[in-house]
Amino acid sequence: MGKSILSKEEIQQFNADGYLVVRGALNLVEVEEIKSAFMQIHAQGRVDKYFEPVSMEEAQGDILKVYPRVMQAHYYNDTSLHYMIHPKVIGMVGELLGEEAFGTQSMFYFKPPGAKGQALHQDNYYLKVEPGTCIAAWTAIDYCDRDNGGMMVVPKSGELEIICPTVADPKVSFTQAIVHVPKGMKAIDVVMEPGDTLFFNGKVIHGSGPNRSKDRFRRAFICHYVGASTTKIGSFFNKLYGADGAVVEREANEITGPCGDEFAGLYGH
Ligand SMILES: O=C(O)CCC(=O)C(=O)O
Repeated sequence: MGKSILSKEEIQQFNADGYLVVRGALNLVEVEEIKSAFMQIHAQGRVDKYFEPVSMEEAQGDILKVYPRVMQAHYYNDTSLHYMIHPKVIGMVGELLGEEAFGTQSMFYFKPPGAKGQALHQDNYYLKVEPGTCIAAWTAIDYCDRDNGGMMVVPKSGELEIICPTVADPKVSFTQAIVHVPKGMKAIDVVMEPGDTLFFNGKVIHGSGPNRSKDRFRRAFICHYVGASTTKIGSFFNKLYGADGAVVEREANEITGPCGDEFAGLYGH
């Protein structure tokens, strides 16, 4: 076994709270490389199914339609693949999982000023990883706080089961489903600098509010991972990349569990 990247205390904190912020997980040169790769994707335009921006005119005032999130970018962008399986990041996820990690999703959110947020949710409702759950690595590309729609997490919610979502407020969320914070728990803001990475497990309730700032984008590079012992995963995510870039598959999970399928479609997450 190589030298650990995370300390024992960091792993304990992740296990206790369901999340962990690693300050400066990526350096500023790496952050710039990710940012410019995705600004270039935006400048080049539509990638069928994964990135479908519209013109200002078509967006009719919804700026997020001009800057929608980029999905599964590692399928068609080398920088995204490189950073999804970056040895440091996938290595940290492996230490949090306690086993070899595989990358299953890479996304980029531009979240310009005026953009809607993403209502509180639990990722494994969408990824359908069994047994266990997935882990997200959410890396800040811009400084983020509540004002520009930074991330919110509910500490200790990572111990809960999947809670059935209800309909979210379309004025503040671009996704349709919301999980309400259980009694006795509270959502907190996670203020982050460029290069900080927030790790959280697939049961942690998390999301973000609108970007209410005048002029601050809130860009983020977001990847999801599963452990080697995963036997099933939702079919949209069923292409698992090891640290060496080799791809494996698992059984496709079409079972949506007790909550049904109302919100768990391809683009629900
Ligand atoms: O970046 C955001 O605003 C929300 C991202 C998120 O909730 C997710 O990737 O699951």
